[in-house]
Amino acid sequence: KPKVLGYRERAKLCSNPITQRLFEIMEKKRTNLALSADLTDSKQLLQLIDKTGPYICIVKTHIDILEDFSEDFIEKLSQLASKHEFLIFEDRKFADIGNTVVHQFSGGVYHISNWAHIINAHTVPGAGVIQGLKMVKTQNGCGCLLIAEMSSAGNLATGDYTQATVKMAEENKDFVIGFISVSNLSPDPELVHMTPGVQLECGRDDLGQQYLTPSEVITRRGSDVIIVGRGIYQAPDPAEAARQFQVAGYDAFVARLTE
Ligand code: 5IU
Repeated sequence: KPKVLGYRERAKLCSNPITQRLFEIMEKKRTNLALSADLTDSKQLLQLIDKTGPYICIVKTHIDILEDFSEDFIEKLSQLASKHEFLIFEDRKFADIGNTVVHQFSGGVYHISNWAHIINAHTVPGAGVIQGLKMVKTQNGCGCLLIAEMSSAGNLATGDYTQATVKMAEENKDFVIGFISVSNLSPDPELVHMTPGVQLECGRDDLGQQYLTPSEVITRRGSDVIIVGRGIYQAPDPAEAARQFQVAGYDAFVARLTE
């Protein structure tokens, strides 16, 4: 069984500045919690992020669900990222041919390449999607996660598809920093695993989302980061909920370290 590394050791082994910084933040703030910030009003979203900022290592955005997007939102989000020390992950799930994703990543209304530290991509188009995204000059030396598995019921990212995705990651480590997955797929300490579909109790929603607990995800399945949305922003006290997920996620990691 491979030895589980602490976040500081992991940071030292990472040649990519984004993963290095991520593991440094995780070590310093003792958190493996990513907030899935899926609110549609920018003022409410910024308030949520400011309140939960101390407990998280990443804010994951869906920038295209904001009803009132503006450059000012990006400015304020970036200020909060500096203030609280977290990375910004735009969950855009690029999934087109290389030439198209170049424009989707760098252009349009959102100019994601100007502000995101992390993006993600489906591998269904083949390696061209990675080649395209990689060509774009970015502000923050953005790293890409490949969607190797999904949390939703009946999804097709399984078996050979998942394995081919792992291979694509290993072959593109200058840009690919890891996976969205619901299990540990690679022992390479430079590749980070992030898992959505997390609540304090197992269960599901009405539209196919399936929830696992922090200890299932981190201790048993060997993922690195829990991604939590409704478990935090629909709680009566989101800051307190974030603190609970931080503790649950970190305790689950310590349990894996000391197993
Ligand atoms: N998300 C998933 N499952 C996936 C992928 C992304 O839930 O397989 I790839 C996103 C969708 C949503 C967040 O933004 O993660 C989970 O939100 P809830 O914690 O509210 O279910």
